[in-house]
Amino acid sequence: MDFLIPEDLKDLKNMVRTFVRKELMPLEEEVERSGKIPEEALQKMRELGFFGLTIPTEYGGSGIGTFGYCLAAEELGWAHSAFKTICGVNNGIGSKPIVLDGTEEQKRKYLPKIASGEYITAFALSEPGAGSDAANISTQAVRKGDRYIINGRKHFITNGPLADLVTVLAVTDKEKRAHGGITAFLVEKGTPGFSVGQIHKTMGSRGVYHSELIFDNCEVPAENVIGKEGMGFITAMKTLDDGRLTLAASCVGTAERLLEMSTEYAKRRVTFGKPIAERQAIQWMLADSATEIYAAKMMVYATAIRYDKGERIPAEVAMTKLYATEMVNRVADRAVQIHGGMGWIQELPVERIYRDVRVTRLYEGTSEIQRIIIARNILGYKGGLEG
Ligand code: COS
Repeated sequence: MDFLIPEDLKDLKNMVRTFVRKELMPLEEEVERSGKIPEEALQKMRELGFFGLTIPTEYGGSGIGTFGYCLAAEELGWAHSAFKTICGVNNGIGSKPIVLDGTEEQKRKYLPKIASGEYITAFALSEPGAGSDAANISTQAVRKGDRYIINGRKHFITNGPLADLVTVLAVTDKEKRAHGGITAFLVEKGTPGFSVGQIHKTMGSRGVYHSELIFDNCEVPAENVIGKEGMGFITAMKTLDDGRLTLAASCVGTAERLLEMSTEYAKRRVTFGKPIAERQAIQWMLADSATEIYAAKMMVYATAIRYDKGERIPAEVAMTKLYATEMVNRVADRAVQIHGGMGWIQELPVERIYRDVRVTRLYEGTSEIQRIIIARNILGYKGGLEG
């Protein structure tokens, strides 16, 4: 599929690939053991500009666009998920609200720090009472003069305990909600009334931190509103379109690694006098995985190229996210099956990857939410879950 990639992006993809294999993959066991990305690795990622690949050049990034970042995410997807997550948030949901809809002042103030990796970011939409039904959030922001007072509790927030800067979605008009009643705010670490709640214990993705964020009469100046009051839901949806695509791209990379590992293992492992690679049962599993990876990659490339051209294609983005995340889960399941007991014990990374990919069908919109978006598009329905 190289024919779709311009030369400069091919160079970038190769650079990320080399770095991932040489510098990041050897650290996987350490991340898994310590639950942390080693500081030296983070520093190298900062120096290579990994945190600002998508941020426009005038604000200190490389401005490679969503397709460019998908290529980088595909390569990062080969390594432990902690690496792609820390980079992915700053390049995606942590910076996109400002890049897409922020004021010039916000861009100048925050984007260079996000691009350099000095600031780690987070995107706070989900709440205990509203995850899939994003418009139903109860966090509220009330205007008082030139300030807003935010009250509420978010949860499942990726990078929550680490974040220096958080985009927080809050209701400013209960009647209007998704249609002009939700506003996005920038809240910096250390703002009085803003604190980190419980850190969630998860099935996988060691080294990635998800937590509650608590806003207790947290006051922010009106200049921290992203775009205009009431535009936050649309900012969030546009941000998620980008995030869903780059997540899909990372799933392609992870699946490629699983296929490579499964293929090598199948050639090595002998049963009943022959390598299992010679058995049709194994060949069909490899063939199905390769076919699905090819399909997902085509979807990611085609959709990201269209997205960068400015087309608004949430249904195609949803199809890509749905297919790629379900694909990587099937490929991981086959990888465990091909490896047999070796896929279940912790000696090889297959067991970890099997656990780590499960969340991809949940975050950035569950598979069911993606199907709703696709079905509404087919049927021509607008809004309302009964649609
Ligand atoms: N891009 C731009 N605008 C969008 C959009 C998109 N992708 N999707 C919706 N909008 C706009 C709509 O056009 C509508 O605008 P108007 O007020 O001008 O009519 C507005 O946003 C509300 O949209 P809609 O009526 O479709 O909202 P719903 O409440 O019905 O819900 C879904 C929409 C289900 C798509 C939304 O709730 C969703 O994505 N949920 C999943 C949230 C999620 O991914 N959470 C994961 C955690 S964040 S990492």
